[in-house]
Amino acid sequence: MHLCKTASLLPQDDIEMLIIDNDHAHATISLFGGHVLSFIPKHDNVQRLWLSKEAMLDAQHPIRGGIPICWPWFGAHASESGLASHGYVRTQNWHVVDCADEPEQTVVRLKPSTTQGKGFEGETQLSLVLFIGRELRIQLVTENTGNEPLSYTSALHTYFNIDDINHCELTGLDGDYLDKLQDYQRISTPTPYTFNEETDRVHLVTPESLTIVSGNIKTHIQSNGHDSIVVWNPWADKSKSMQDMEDQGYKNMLCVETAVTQGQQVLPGQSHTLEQVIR
Ligand code: TA6
Repeated sequence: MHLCKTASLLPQDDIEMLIIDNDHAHATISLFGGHVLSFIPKHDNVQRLWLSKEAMLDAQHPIRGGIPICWPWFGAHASESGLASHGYVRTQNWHVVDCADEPEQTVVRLKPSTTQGKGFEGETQLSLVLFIGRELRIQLVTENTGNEPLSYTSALHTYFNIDDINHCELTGLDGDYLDKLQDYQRISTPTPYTFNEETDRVHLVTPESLTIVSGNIKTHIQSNGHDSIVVWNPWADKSKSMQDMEDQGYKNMLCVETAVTQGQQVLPGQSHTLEQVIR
């Protein structure tokens, strides 16, 4: 596979990292999981993504941080309890299909080893397209190559880098959310939207743009093709209980996920794109 000028491959532990270094940004993508780990635009050199210092880069476990790809289901499988949380493509190797240098960005397209797996019947092609420049545009494209309609759930499960969760506000969300910590009880979104405890919420709204404000870091998030925004912070106790997260890790991360949680139908011969843009 011929890589473009701004791309290079770097083995790290058991994982091959794709490094993108162009005039506008520096990014690191793990080919294990098709997983963006780092995105730093050069106009301000501010890291937009958080990666756990305890993340397991063993090409077996999901990577804690960056942008995990949850597909073809989000969270627990709807009917089969023994299956992995968040589907099976975040724990398999992906490969670079093509990459191109453009004046304003590098465009990379990746595919997983397989889209087939226990718990999902659909016949699909899955592509991850990354546009890496002053902003990071990430598109997950699900194409139905079979003869039957399919339905899937998914998330671009982004861990955003923040200064301090105790001084952090998320703007742009309103309406109700389903609280996973209270048996999916419907609760109205707080204003201002700040954080002082474990948070695990599915917002069944589709705002096009959101902003995270935390100290000097202001991150803009645009979403398309979603039916939900998921907001997660494990807080102190859960951070301590997680093997792949440092005890204080929760203070510098906030997950704001562009998601399909209600089921997206894709007809034969058609495709659906889930997109997040980070600035
Ligand atoms: O997206 C929020 C969530 O579903 C939480 O419930 C929490 O489990 C988080 O994802 C992390 O999941 P993981 O399987 O990566 O540990």
